[in-house]
Amino acid sequence: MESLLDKFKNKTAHVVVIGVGYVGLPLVAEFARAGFRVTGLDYDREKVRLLNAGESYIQDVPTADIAPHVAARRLGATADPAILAEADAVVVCVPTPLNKTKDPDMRFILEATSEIAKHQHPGMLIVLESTTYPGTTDEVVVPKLTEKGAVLGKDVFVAFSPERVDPGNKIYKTKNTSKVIGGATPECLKLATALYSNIIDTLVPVSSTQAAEMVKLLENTFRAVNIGLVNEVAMMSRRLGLDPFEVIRAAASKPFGFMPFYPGPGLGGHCIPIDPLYLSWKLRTLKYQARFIDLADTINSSMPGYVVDRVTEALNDQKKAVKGSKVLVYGVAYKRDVDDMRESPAFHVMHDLIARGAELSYMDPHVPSFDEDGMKMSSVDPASSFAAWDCVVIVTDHEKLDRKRLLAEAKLVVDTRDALRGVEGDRSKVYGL
Ligand code: SAJ
Repeated sequence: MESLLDKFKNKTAHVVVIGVGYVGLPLVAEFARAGFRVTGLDYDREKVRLLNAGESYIQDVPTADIAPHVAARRLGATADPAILAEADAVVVCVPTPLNKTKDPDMRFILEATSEIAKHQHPGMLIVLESTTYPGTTDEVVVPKLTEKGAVLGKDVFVAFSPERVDPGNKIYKTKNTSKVIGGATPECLKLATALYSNIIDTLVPVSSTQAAEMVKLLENTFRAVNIGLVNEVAMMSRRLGLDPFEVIRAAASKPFGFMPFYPGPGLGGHCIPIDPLYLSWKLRTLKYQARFIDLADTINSSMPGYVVDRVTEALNDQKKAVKGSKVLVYGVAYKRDVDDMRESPAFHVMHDLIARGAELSYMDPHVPSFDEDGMKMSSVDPASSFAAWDCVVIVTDHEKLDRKRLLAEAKLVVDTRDALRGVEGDRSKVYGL
């Protein structure tokens, strides 16, 4: 009988990816391209329908990377967990959000693990990719998969390998982004390495699953803390009468020992605002307070309010109240050139402006409409004249923004992204952070 290792080497393994979102779908495409039989398992029946129709629903995954493999019947999708009984490898790419009290919400990992346990058979590799606190794989996943007698490293193999997807990144995709892997045992690491070596150019083995879990949290905490720093630099610069973007761009000329981050309206996305809080939560259970993480979260979370204060100040300078003013938010996606609004700071900016009585509209060429967070709105036509509003607030500076036209037409601009830097025109109506 072909060993699991041979199945990975010969690409005869059946790989099941649980959670085919912005992380799972690129993996599914890469495993299929490598020649494996791949099944996407997701309870979102619309994703299952689209995948079985050979269509991509993730901006960064071309349909051409999906359709041929579905046509060749090597790639399919289902909402039925029974498929796990046929899996040689299971890759878990489910969300790890926070709950209302900003504590880890582990329900998706728990559900996936119990479904795997329900359909478990000898000779399975399970890899967790979802970002989570150090200890999750060894303390939550492994016990569930060995509670009925399966022997770790003999009948069942478990590893952690964090995803490193940067939505919208045109250079780094799944295959050419190096990937960290930690095994629950040396044999587990060997098998996970054998699987991923078929689709990833560079693998980075570490000594344990906890180390791999911590690597990912360090990567994202590094970003959250540095963004918190530059957001505070923006608040300090305001008081000093300085332009923070000018100062940071000049500091970035240092060829060593500096990495630029830029202030903005707050932290969006399903990772950077959330992942560091998984780490600080874990440390609290060990009676340690992760001060940098908590401070960065406080500062980053205060930025939408800071932006609304800047809008209030700008309108006030024109003897206008926010109440009754027509305000346009340009760019509601959580970052440039993506269509995703998850955790977008634009929600908080718009919510606060409406609360202060502004007549609010938004314009976003990537987000035609949204119905979230108690708000349901549609974008104004991106060709609309910016002169129709008393103030335009640039929250996300998509490449598509016609900067010259905005500066020429708008009565007043609050530019939270330094998007109008270098654009000729009447700069007296432009307010920065
Ligand atoms: N932001 C700033 N200032 C900056 C950089 C970002 O305000 O200098 C804001 C962005 O506008 C956005 C948020 O922070 O709202 C997150 O930005 P991001 O560039 O980190 O974007 P994500 O969350 O889509 O992707 C990140 C990855 N980004 C990069 O490495 C560039 C990476 O950390 C992870 O692969 C990914 O999260 C993840 O899945 O964890």
